[in-house]
Amino acid sequence: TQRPIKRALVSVFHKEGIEVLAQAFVDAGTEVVSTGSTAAKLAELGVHVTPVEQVTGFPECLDGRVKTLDPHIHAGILADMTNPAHAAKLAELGIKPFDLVVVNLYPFADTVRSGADEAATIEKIDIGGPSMVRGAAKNSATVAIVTDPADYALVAARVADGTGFTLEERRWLAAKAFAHTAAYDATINEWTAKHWPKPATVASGEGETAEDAKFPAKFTRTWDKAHTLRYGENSHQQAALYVDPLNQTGFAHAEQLGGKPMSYNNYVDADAAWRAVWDLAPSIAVAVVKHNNPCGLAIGATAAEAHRKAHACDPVSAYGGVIACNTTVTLDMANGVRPIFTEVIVAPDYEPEALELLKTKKKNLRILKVAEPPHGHEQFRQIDGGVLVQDADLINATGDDPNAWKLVSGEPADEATLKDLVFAWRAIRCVKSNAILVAHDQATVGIGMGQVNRVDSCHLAVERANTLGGEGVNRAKGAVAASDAFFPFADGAEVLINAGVKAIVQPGGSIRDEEVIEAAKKAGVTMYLTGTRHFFH
Ligand code: 93A
Repeated sequence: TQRPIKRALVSVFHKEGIEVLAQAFVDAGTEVVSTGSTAAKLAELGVHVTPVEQVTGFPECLDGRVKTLDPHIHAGILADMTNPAHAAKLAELGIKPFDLVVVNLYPFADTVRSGADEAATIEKIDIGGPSMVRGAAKNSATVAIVTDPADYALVAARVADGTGFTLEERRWLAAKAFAHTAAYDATINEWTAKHWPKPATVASGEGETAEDAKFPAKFTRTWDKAHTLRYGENSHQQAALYVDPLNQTGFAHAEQLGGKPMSYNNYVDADAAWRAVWDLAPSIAVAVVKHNNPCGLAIGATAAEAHRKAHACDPVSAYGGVIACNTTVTLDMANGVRPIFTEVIVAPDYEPEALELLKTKKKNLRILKVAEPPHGHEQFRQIDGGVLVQDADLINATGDDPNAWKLVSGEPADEATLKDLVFAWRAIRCVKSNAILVAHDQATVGIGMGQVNRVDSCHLAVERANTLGGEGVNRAKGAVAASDAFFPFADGAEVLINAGVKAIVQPGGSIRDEEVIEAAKKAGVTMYLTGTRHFFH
């Protein structure tokens, strides 16, 4: 099954690493056919190259759109030389077969990321390249296809030893090549789906809603492997990080300035913390996250103050947590973080002295710098045999605007109380349902998360507010509370009311809203209904 490499076709956009191939071709006397600038580069390296035009008998034309798209090339790629009929046909046509095809494609994703205009982007949709790659991959019976420069050394070795690749090797290369073109097309699809939506001139299908139109019949996405992780959620699970080729500024591309490598759970928690602090922008905010839930979230006049307030919410849980800050980490904040065992810190930037202190005094702390706020792309959740897709829950619904809130009990909130209610409402989005959050002075003081009934979340929030603030300190009293979804019964609200909260914000919409409102009215507690819910599962 081994086939010596006598004739090769080389057409690569990225020329890096090609020297090693060129040397092998020269040494082995391989016949090489090549396109424009690849041919020039190979000739420069001493390879005796045949320009593709000489094989096709046709000039490259249309600004390079047609170079290799020619039967003289493609018959040479697609002829299965183990099939006598194919071999005879090639001989009859005077076409020589290829044993090796080396191609890398026009850099479509790089072009999109560079902010190129539409015409330039379209020009970087490679047509001839994928045709050669797919043809050679289909014909792995006799052709070796190489798309990954990381494989050049292997190719050089096989060219040099005169034996060529085994069938298994050619098939493995073909599988990689199909993955390459599939990912390439998925990226193009992602771009076209975004830029070329269905126009109004095309009648919508029967019963098709705006939501239907938003989610295409085929959802393609491709991710590039960034690196393998030590393990997954648990040490017996293997895991890796993949990144979006069209977005190189997101959290997954965080620059690590110090500490041990990020773990799977570090990524999950730090991403959650990062999103939480941007929900509170433009205010300066800090989040402390554990197990994908905040154990403290606060707004401050400075980063240091925001951190102090966030940490104070639940100093017990903050141990081993992840800290996110939506502004530059100052030396003052770094000093506050210093005594606290922390897994990860993430921020847009660090004062040089702050970075120095964290790097030297907290050697294990993973320090991340992220260029841009979260992008709020659609979210995917895998279920067995499928995937659910939804928009990100941004805080931009009608009911997220306090002007749209409906006062259903008590006095209208004064300015400070309303500010706290708005804070609590924005903060509740990042708490796993059932979520109850007690806040005071632009900081959480008690969070009840992830319980399977809302009363338990109320109890948890109140208990944390009243036990974690220090001996005899009742932080629920005079505070405000938010609920991510309606109270199905009055009992949960009563837990908060009995603990002394002065105002509650919640979506409303329960069939027992009246009972809930009645409980608030009886206690003279202010209650607003938002009409919007922020479930987070
Ligand atoms: O414009 S194309 O889609 N039309 C072609 O016929 C064609 N043949 C090769 N792009 C084509 N290529 C691509 O050109 C290859 O995939 C490779 O990326 C690039 C190499 O061109 P050059 O050798 O001139 O740099």
